[in-house]
Amino acid sequence: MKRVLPEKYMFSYQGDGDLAAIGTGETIHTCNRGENIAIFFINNGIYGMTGGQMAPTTLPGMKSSTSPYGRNLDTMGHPLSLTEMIAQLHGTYYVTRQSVHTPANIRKCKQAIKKAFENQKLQKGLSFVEIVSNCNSGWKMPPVEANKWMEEHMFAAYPLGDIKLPKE
Ligand SMILES: Cc1ncc(C[n+]2csc(CCOP(=O)(O)OP(=O)(O)O)c2C)c(N)n1
Repeated sequence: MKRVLPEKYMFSYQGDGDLAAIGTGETIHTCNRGENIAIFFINNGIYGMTGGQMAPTTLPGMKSSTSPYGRNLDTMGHPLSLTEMIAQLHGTYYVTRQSVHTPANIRKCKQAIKKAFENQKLQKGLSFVEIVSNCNSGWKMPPVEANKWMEEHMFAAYPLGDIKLPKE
């Protein structure tokens, strides 16, 4: 779409089930080609829309509808940090991980989103913004508790901050 409509802004908004499982191949090759687009990756550690199944990003011991006793690393493998992998690819220009659980983090995340679109305007290549999120219905927690659980567990596995900054 970006190649046939190069004057338009293009972005994708994808969950972890979509981006880190169902569409991993497409994601990696799109990033590796350095398409001049922005990708926003909402990582809530679960397939939310389809009923809370385990995703590649589900944390060790974390319960989901398909890992009711918690994710077992021996049988279910390790969580996938796709964003760090993406940063290794030559085609990516800007890679960052953000969150929106406090007003300060919302402001930082807003800046990252703005930067991703500015990069596209300047034809710099691919910007990738992960936003670590919660899924209170899938995690079966009230929203405030889900935010706290995210801070205590998700950020240890998915640390916030810039991973690849543009070369000046
Ligand atoms: C190729 C393909 N396979 C399966 C589905 C069915 N499907 C729709 S949403 C979804 C789960 C999405 O989970 P995630 O990407 O983590 O997003 P969330 O709902 O958590 O925001 C699935 C499996 C689909 N849309 N496309």
